[in-house]
Parts: sequence; structure tokens; C-alpha cells
Amino acid sequence: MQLLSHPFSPYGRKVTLAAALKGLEDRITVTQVDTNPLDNPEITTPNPLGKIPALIIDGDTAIFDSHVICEYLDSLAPAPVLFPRAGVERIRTLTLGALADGMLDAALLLVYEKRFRPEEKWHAPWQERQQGKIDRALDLLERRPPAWRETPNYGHLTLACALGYLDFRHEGKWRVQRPGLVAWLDVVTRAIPQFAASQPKA
Ligand SMILES: N[C@@H](CCC(=O)N[C@@H](CS)C(=O)NCC(=O)O)C(=O)O
Repeated sequence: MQLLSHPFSPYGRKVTLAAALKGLEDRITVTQVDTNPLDNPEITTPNPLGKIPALIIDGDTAIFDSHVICEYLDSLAPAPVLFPRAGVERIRTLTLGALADGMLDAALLLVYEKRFRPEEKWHAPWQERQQGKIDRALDLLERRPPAWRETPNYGHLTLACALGYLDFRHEGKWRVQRPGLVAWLDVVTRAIPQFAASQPKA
């Protein structure tokens, strides 16, 4: 399998962690792709959305997005279970994953506004709107940090990557007055050695 990704992509990092936890690293080669050009066929051919990560399986079949790739990887090896098969645990996992992905989407849009729009077109109310999504999600998670019993699930991986991205691109400001969540990420860092190993460096 070929993973199209980039070391700076938090969604790609999520997939990398999932592959490591499932013991699938040896079956995946990673190709670094630049999504900044308007149309880079390296990624727009396999994924018309032009987004990484994408996983090429069976030669020319590409699967995306990161959630779908993680579900696929989860199906290839029995343990640890990243997506509980059914019931309330599955729904909790998916909801946490959706919340953390939403934080990531907002954090990425803030970065993209500055990267892809000229400064005179930056729009403060829109930036506040995105920041509000991130802050409200962080406050909710600070009140109720997600627990896990034996191994992290997909929701935990996604949240860890979202917090890692806020450290990387948003100066770690989320840490101020959120000791519960900081402690939570410390637990993750100790439990998943690949998390620290995949921390992006500018
Ligand atoms: N929902 C997607 C989001 C992927 C995404 O937005 N990736 C970024 C890189 S971190 C990207 O490829 N951006 C290029 C673009 O949006 O044109 C996923 O979970 O895989």
C-alpha cells in the first residue's frame, strides 16, 4: 500500500499512528506530497479533492479521507480495536473523532486563510468564527477529558493529532488554563511512542 501524505499533515499523522498501532507499518510506503500547488496531479489524480492523506490499495484504488483509511487499516489486523464494532462505545469513538476532526478543520482553515489569501482579504469575524469552534471544543474536552481503558481508539488518536497540530501551527495556546487536557495528552504521549516520533518539525 502507498500512503500519500506529508509529515506536517495532522490527518496523515493520524493514519500513521493507526498503522503503527495495528502493526501495519511494513506494508505501507509513504510518499510525501505537496498539496499547496493549485493542481498537483500526484494527489488530484488519486483524490479529486486534492487532499492528503490518500491510501493507494490494490494498485490503482485510492481510499480517503483519514477516517475511512483508519477504518480500513482497522479491518486488516485484529488488535488493538480502533473502532469498537457496535453500541455506545462505537458512537462515542466516532463522535470524539468528529469533534477532533472539526477542530482540525477549523485550525487548518485559519492557517489556509493566511497562506492562500492576501493579507488585505483576511477577515477577522471569520477567523473568530473558526477560533470559536476550536475553543468551545477544547473547553468541553477540558471538562470531560476522554478516558480509555486499555488501548487508544480512533477518537483518541484524532484528538491527539488535533492537539499536536495546535501545538505545531497555533503556538500551543490551547494549553493555557487547560491542565486536564494537557495531562491527557501527556498520557497519550507515554502510551503511544509513535506520537512523539511523528511530531512535525518546521
Ligand atoms: N477530511 C480530510 C481532511 C484532509 C485535509 O484537509 N488535508 C489537508 C492537509 S493537512 C489537505 O490536503 N489540504 C489541501 C487542500 O485542502 O487543498 C481527512 O480527514 O483526510
